[in-house]
Amino acid sequence: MKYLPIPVFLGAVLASGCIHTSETVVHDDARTPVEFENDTAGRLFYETLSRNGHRGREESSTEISLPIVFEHKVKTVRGPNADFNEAVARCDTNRDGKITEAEARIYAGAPR
Ligand SMILES: [Ca+2]
Repeated sequence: MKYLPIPVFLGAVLASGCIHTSETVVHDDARTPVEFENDTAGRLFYETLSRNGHRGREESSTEISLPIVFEHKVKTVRGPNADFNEAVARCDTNRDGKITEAEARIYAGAPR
């Protein structure tokens, strides 16, 4: 078997270009179980949640590279359930798992 000399091998790799790969992984938690005192509480909560929007914040970013030859990036972002759980935690001030109309009104008027 005949092997290519190292400079020829490196030349071939460099001529073929750098290999770039990237992926985005969505990390989503299970939704926090919650109940609402009445329809108004639920409506206020969901309207405020949707008004604030899904932010999909980046949790982490990993980059592996071998200069010029290989580069691989992995970006992990939060899924929409993380925003929901954060909203429940902010809204359900007494942590009883039930959002009252008063809690929902305070959450709706609170600055983000
Ligand atoms: Ca509560």
